Amino acid sequence: MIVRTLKEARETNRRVESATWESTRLLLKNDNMGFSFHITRIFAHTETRIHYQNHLESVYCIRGKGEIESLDSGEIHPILPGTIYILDKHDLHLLRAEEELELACVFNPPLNGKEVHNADGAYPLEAEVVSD
Ligand code: 9YT
Repeated sequence: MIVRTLKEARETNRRVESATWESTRLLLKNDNMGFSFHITRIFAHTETRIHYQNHLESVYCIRGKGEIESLDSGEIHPILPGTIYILDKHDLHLLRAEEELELACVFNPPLNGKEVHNADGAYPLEAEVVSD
């Protein structure tokens, strides 16, 4: 069994920060669960272009207010507490936060730990591994 707390993990290199978001990766590839699990905050009044060409992601909104726009279909969906969106087709999208969003995110395959978006809005399959 593995037990961690968000409070403690935020003080370690499990926490990664980018221009429009910060994320604490509570569960990673080297935990051998087949997925990774993160708590992510999307900063208020930001827009992030994301295209996970190498990963599938499910995102559940815990707190905040925003929207997701599919750049494939043009559809826009509100994101509010209780909303989940599931990127089952490597969907190219824009994620907008009107208020800061707190999100629970699951990635398959799991992240290694230090990934940040490349110019395409994707993560590479291999990246620096986080060790405790
Ligand atoms: C929703 C989303 O993908 N935001 C970017 C950060 C990502 N959740 C991560 O790397 O933890």
